Amino acid sequence: MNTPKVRLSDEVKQALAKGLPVVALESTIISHGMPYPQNYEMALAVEDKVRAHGAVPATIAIINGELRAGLSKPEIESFAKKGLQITKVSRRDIPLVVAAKKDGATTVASTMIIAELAGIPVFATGGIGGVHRGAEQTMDVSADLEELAQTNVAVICAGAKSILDIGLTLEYLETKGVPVLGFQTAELPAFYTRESGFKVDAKVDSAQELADILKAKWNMGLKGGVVIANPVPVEYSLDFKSMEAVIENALKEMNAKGIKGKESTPFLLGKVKELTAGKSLETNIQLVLNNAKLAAEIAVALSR
Ligand code: PSU
Ligand code: MN
Repeated sequence: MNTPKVRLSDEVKQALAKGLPVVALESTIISHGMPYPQNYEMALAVEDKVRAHGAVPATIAIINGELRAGLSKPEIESFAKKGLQITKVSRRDIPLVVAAKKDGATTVASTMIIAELAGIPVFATGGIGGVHRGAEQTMDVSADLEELAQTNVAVICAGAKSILDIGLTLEYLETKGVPVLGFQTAELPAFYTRESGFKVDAKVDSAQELADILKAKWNMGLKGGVVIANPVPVEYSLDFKSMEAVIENALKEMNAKGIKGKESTPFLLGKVKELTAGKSLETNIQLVLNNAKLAAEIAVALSR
């Protein structure tokens, strides 16, 4: 079979050839998740954080129709500056962007696909997509969940935002056989907040134990990803009740405007940022950095 090729940066290529730890990073968070220039600064700071903890960062995107792992600074800056002009690419969008030789910002789902093709099993991001509130009517369930069901990549995140129905998201992951592990917590964090009211499947206290669980799963051929939920540091966490109110307002406006499909998540993220007067942006940046650190530690433990 013809294996689809991912173009690797020299640094990523050398690291993978030597079996050194590598951490995949997504690009939708850059183009669609934050404003410029904070998104550019965040993307570089996250790469530095991965390096500081002993792994090589591989930011993933599609550029001129090529699947890429490891971007140059000018490439990252271009994705940061162009923002919403860059197509948000999930699994179903990949063939269109590749065939048209266009640029695409990869979501959790498509980053997992490209990371697996490149041979990178550890991926750090902010939050995963999930089952949207009202999904029993809209059927809006992120392709991220299906990807977690079938692609062998561990996703280190700060849980799921409560723009989603967190309970249904956990049910979906259970059905699909995806372990949801809490790093030093028994409660699933909800992105901006350390609490959500929902439990994880297991509390795991060290990067080494997390790596051992990944090895146990994949060594026996159990396909699919793992969600590793890492709570935002206390000093940057926001208040649960006030975030709930903000999210309720954002959802009301989204429904009134008839926004749906792939526009939902970016609209809600933007609205939440607006309604918290930018306070959520600092939290968002800090939780991604925190996830990059843990992901690097897991990648190091996995490569031992
Ligand atoms: N949730 C966040 N921040 C994000 C996203 C989700 O808190 O930036 C992005 C990720 O790239 C995720 C995508 O994979 O949105 C999910 O979009 P959708 O719900 O359309 O699948
Ligand atoms: Mn959706």
